[in-house]
Amino acid sequence: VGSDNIAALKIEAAAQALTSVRSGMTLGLGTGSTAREFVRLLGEKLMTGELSGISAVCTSIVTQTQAESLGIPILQPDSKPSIDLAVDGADEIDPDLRLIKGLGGALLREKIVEQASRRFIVIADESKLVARLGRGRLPVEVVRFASPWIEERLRDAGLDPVLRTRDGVPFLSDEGNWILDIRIPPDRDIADVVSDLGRHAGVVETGFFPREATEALVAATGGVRRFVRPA
Ligand code: A5P
Repeated sequence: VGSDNIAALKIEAAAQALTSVRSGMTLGLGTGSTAREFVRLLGEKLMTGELSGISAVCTSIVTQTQAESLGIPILQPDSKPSIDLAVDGADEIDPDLRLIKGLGGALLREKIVEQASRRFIVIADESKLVARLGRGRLPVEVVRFASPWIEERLRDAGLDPVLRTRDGVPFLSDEGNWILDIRIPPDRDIADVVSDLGRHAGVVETGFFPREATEALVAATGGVRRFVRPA
């Protein structure tokens, strides 16, 4: 599947997710190239009047900027919004609807918003489906002060941490933290690795989303497949 096709598939998945949106809903808006298509299409429906009364909580400053440019009313956490539905992309999706997210660096706010949502639909093209999570790296968000020590320990544990950089300087998350991208060794279970990570003071969150997604819409050339987490 070429990159043009992938771009088209992302739009198909996003369009399919939009059919679950009703007027008056409070939405959680994801981050990344697939979520961006969803927000763009949502803006179109609001423009034509097909949908109205939507408000949204955003998982990143980038998404908030896009949503504001489309006139979507933004809610901040201090108003304690009750979120009906979150829609976001993922980097990897396994057969149990467990995810790796955070290649775009928004994993912390994404997990916060998606855990606060009644329903979370993952939208993706089929290249994101994996038999086993850990094909790529797992992002680990760390407090800057702790990063040097955590990096050393994760290296000793065989997790090959790499400090994420952008334009030659450490990448800063929207919450002001750094990100270490680690490898899950093939002989280790991701859930075990993540539970070990939680023991280090200064690890804030990881991009492993074991139970947040309630369904996934995965676009392939033959159409969009829907996966639902068993209740
Ligand atoms: C952002 O931090 C990520 O979690 C994205 O949701 C994820 O990287 C998927 O992005 P794409 O839709 O661009 O592949």
